[in-house]
Amino acid sequence: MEKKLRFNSATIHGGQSPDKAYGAVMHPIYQTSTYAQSTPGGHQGYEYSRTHNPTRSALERSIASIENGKYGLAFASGMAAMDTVLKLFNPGDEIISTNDLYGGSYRLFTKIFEKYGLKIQFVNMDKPEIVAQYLNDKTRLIWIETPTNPMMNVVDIRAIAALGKANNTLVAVDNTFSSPYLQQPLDFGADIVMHSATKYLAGHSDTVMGLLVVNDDALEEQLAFIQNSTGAVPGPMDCFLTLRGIKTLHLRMERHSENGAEVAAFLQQHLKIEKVYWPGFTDHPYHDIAKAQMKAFGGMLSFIPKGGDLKSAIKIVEHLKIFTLAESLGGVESLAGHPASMTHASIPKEIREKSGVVDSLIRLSVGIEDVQDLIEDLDQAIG
Ligand code: P1T
Repeated sequence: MEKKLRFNSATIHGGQSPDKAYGAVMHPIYQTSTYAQSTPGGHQGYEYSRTHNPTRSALERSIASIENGKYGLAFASGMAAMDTVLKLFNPGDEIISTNDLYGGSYRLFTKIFEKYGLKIQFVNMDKPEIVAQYLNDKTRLIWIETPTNPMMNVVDIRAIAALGKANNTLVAVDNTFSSPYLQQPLDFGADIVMHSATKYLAGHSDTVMGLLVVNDDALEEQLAFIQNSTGAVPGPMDCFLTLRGIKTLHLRMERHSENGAEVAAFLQQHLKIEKVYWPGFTDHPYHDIAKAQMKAFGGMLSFIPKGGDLKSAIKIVEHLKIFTLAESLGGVESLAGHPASMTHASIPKEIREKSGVVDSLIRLSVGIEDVQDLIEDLDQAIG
């Protein structure tokens, strides 16, 4: 049996081997839609690039390796990966999801899949007992996002996975904010890991990509069937870029986490800041769970300026010079976002405010620049 590589080696070598044709060390970009057959069905494992592509296969092996899973599946975006998971279910089936989650995920649940008869309940997953109250014999999926976007709540994956198992319900974890460097949900009993690989995995804000990882053979077969039937697959160039990004994931995540911690501490002591949401603080309500399931706390955090309203939050994000005001996260460069008007604008105001996404909330994706420059930039923007 092949030796299991440690994480920091698996990012570089996991599921990879030198190219058989010319020994290329980096996996070639197989920019082809189809493959020659010597006789009908006589091919080398690849027949059409919606179904399989060698560059995509290399990425799928890589993500499986670093998520400690058996199978990886790549998609044209994080949303396409989530869409594929939801297509496993039938009208009348029920889903329980975290109530604080990416606005696009909320929109996919409510605006697309409710129309096809799925019943989705958005639940505060603080306490597994609360999730247990919503489980019944129609519940097919529990969808966890942790840490949540943008409130940085933390869900106890192990506890929820145990509930799912006892109820014969699949448990999926959107692992976008953590990346497998910080957290590997399959090890805690989850059935499916999902990524917007657009973020930390690709890591350079240059591609849009989604990934799933599973262990179960039958589940992989079903997901691959939907992937091929509906066709939301990524092109080989994007697979190459994501594969290349993954090779430095461990180094980037270490720096994101170090810088994130320093920026969180700076904001926390700032007289003009009301509240900082970051699970690394010992008084964060889920700090102990975060500590138990995450290796460090990453580069994402949110904050509210003192006495803040919409205008003061907008003023701060407009005055930032090194942080770029933009959607997305997880790239090498620092980004700032205003969830209420950007990433979470698709959630009705009264619903988003219930989970804390108020008009004055600012979200930061702390990059890997010199942290002193980042702190000085925030200081001058806060004023
Ligand atoms: O953008 P896409 O690759 O389709 O991934 C969607 C997605 C899924 N899950 C989480 C937790 C996400 O944060 C995202 C995308 N989020 C942003 C674009 C954002 O700025 O929050």
